[in-house]
Amino acid sequence: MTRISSKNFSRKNDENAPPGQVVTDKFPVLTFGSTPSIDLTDWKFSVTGSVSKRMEFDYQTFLGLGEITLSSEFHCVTQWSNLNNTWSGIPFKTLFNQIQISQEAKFAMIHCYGGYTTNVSLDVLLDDDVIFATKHNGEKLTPDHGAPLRLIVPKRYAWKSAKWVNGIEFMEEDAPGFWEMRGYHMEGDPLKEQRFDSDI
Ligand SMILES: Nc1nc2c(c(=O)[nH]1)N[C@H]1C(S)=C(S)[C@@H](COP(=O)(O)O)O[C@H]1N2
Ligand SMILES: [Mo]
Repeated sequence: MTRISSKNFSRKNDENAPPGQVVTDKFPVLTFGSTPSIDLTDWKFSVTGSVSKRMEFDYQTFLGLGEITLSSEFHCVTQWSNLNNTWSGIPFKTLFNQIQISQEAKFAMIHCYGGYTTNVSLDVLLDDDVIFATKHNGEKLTPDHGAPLRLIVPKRYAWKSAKWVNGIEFMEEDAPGFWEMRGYHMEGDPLKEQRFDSDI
């Protein structure tokens, strides 16, 4: 298994979290609504929107794209950061190499079982540390933490790390997801403290 370590931020002292964040070793569950129940035999992941070819993966095919393990930070907008996380799963780039999007596609809406959505720009998704995770710190994800598959976008606040993902919709223009429609920032970069959209 390939192991890469992502240094998320170029800070002098790794123990320093981004501004306004408090470091914790805990991993609290934060879900709006309830944990969906997902049957792996029915599990589907769809690639839609601004694409030249729509695609659908079942669970075995998705995992067969090739899993890696990496370490990264996790920053919740409610001001806790866990700086030491190990995730195993399929890098976004690995999926990206299997799909055909249109040239105009610059953003994506991530879709989840239960209806949650969040928008992430393509350049952020193409970072080496973005991963569709099946395991956290060596253990299979629990349902509350997004099993069977969740997205991890380490360089964005964790509401962008969508749990129970079931699809990605490519977009030419940015559009708000669930929390972004309710006032959270469209980009959500922790280093810039982009917590809430100042226009709202
Ligand atoms: N589908 C879905 N994904 C989600 C959420 C959610 O409510 N639904 N909450 C987000 C928020 S606000 C945070 S901080 C992280 C928390 O992940 P955890 O519950 O595994 O700690 O998941 C994110 N992903
Ligand atoms: Mo959060």
